[in-house]
This record gives sequence, C-alpha cells and structure tokens, in this order.
Amino acid sequence: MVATVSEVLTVGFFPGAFSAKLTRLHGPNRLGAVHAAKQLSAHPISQARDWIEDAQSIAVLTGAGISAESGIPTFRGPGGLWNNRRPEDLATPQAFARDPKLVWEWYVWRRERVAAAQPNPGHQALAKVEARGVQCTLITQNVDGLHRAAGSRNLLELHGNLWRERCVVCGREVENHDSSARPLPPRCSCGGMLRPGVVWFGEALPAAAIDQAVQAAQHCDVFLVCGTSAVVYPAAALPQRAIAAGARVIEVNLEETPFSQFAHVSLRGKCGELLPQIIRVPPCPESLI
Ligand code: BJW
Ligand code: ZN
Repeated sequence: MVATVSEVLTVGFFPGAFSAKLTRLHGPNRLGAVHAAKQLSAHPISQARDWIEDAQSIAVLTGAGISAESGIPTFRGPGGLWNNRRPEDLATPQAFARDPKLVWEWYVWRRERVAAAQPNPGHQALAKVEARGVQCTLITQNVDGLHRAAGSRNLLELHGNLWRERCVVCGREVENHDSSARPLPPRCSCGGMLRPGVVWFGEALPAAAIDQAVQAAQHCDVFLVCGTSAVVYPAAALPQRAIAAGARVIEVNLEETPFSQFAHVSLRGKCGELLPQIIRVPPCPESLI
C-alpha cells in the first residue's frame, strides 16, 4: 500500500500567512501521482485550485454562510437566527404542534427575506463547476433555493426547501412561492394543517438525499465544505466520511469550525470571494474572439 503525505494548511487573514499545522499519512488517493506532485504547491489557494482542477468527481457541502452575502441570516454566530430565538420554539415538531401560527409567522418572514435575495458569486462559482462537465454533487443544508437559482442542478437539499409545504394529515406535498397573506396555519384540501417542507431537529432527513450525499462523499476526489459551522448532524459527518474514503477536503469559512483541524486546506474568508478564486472557470469561446 502506497501512502501519500498530506499537509493541513490554514490561511490567515493576510495573503501568504499560511502555516502547515499537521502532517499525516493517508492511504492511496484517487488523484494519484498528479495529486502527490501538486501537494507541494506553495499557497493554499493555489493548492485548492489545483486539486479542484484535477478532480474528476467533486462533492460540495454548503451551509448558511454561503447565503450570508445574499443578505440571508445564518443560524449561529453574530446576527444569527438563533441569537434571539430558541430552536426549540421554532424548529422542532413539538414547537409546531404547540403553536403552528407562531412557527408559520417565522417562516413567512424568512420567505420574504429569501424572495428578495439573489444568488451571489459563491453560489455562481459552484454552479460553474457543474457546468464545466465534471461529476459534481452539491449537497446543501440550506432551504433558500439559491443554489438552484444560480443554475446548480445536481443538488441535494438535505434540510428541505422553504417553498415546499406538506400536509400533516395526508402527507401531500405542494410547492408554494406565493407569500401573500393567508390565514395561518394554511390548510390542505383535505382539511389538515400544512407545515413547512423543511427538516426540524429530531426529524429524519429525506432518505434518498442523505443516501446520495453519503455516496458522493465516499466517491469524490475533492470535497468542499463551504460556510457551515459543521455542528448539525448527520450533515456534519459527511466531510469526515470523505476524508476516511481518501478525498482531499477543502474548507471555506469566515471562522474556524470544529472541522477545520481535519481539513486538508482550510481557507478563512468569504465564500463569495474565495470560491471564485479556487474554482477556475475556462473562458467562454465568445470571449476569446
Ligand atoms: C461564512 C460566511 C461567508 C458566515 N462566507 N462563511 C443532542 C440533542 C438533540 C439532537 C441531537 C443531539 N446530538 C445530535 C443531535 C441531532 C441533531 C443535531 O445535530 N443537533 C446538534 C445541533 C447537536 N440533528 C438532527 O436532529 C437532525 N435529524 C436527525 O438527526 O434525525 C435522526 C432521526 C433518524 C430517524 C428518525 C428520526 C430522527 C435534523 C437536523 C435539522 C436541522 N434543521 C435546521 C433548520 C432547517 C429548517 C430551517 O431552515 O428552518 O437546519 S437547524 C439549522 O442548522 C439549519 C441549518 O441547515 C443547520 C446547519 O447550520 P449551518 O448551515 O451550518 O449554519 P450556521 O449558522 O450554523 O453556520 C454558518 C457558518 O457560516 C459559520 O461557521 C460562519 O462562520 C460561516 N459564515 N458568513 C463563509 N460569507
Ligand atoms: Zn392533506
């Protein structure tokens, strides 16, 4: 068994202020010799760019941070949704059973914010990976639909979608983009209450989506972790699975997370600024004319 040495590099706030924090041995990597040569690359940004460019299969996990630059609040951290609200009051089945109107009012308020938002350069850079023709699975914890709006199609929405609604009685699912006033909670044609089509704490994730996400994590060459605090499971376990399966793992986050110490490259900064730097997009033929 041939082992490859990998370095964990962390970028500081100043260009070039990176340091090798840890050296460890990995099993053979699917990127093989090309990969081993490129790992000597000087700067973590060019290292990440090279790995992405050489990869035949890429998986990406995104969280609320990638939509922050579109004006959508994150959950944790400064200005986060959980700063002055308790998840137990708004994002559990028990909260909905107790006070469905309160829960719906919160989701209607969030729908209004999302309806006014546009995808940012972070979403757009990820959509371009797919458009480039490599195998790319975009796994998102976000419910805002901005990846689809940016053009991503091979998309797994692990925590559902803000615009979907599901009847608690007959299970019928509908998509509703109309945020206009209606009595809350809304009702299904069967008379049952409709609930937001998202995954709350204590609820199972959509089985097909999490199964495909695990497959993507275990079979990719490069796994990108973007704008997530990496504390909510089972999504937070995906990057670890990718590492165990031999993928190169790149984290992009404004701050250090519990996962940072395990990433092969951990880049500190905004998704909207760093992703366009590490995802090189070939120029369109027209722009060469
Ligand atoms: C930037 C940036 C920029 C900012 N650029 N970066 C103990 C007790 C109870 C439960 C558990 C427990 N231990 C484990 C559990 C399970 C639980 C869990 O993980 N809890 C932990 C919190 C401890 N998980 C679950 O309950 C899940 N279900 C489950 O496990 O089911 C088991 C089961 C099996 C079979 C049958 C039944 C059950 C479900 C989890 C659902 C999570 N739901 C939410 C709400 C979704 C709907 C909605 O949106 O309303 O999902 S919670 C919330 O957290 C949301 C997010 O998707 C998720 C993750 O957050 P995310 O995306 O990481 O955002 P933030 O805010 O945390 O982080 C943002 C990051 O971006 C930060 O790091 C910033 O630095 C960074 N950033 N700007 C780059 N511009
Ligand atoms: Zn119904």
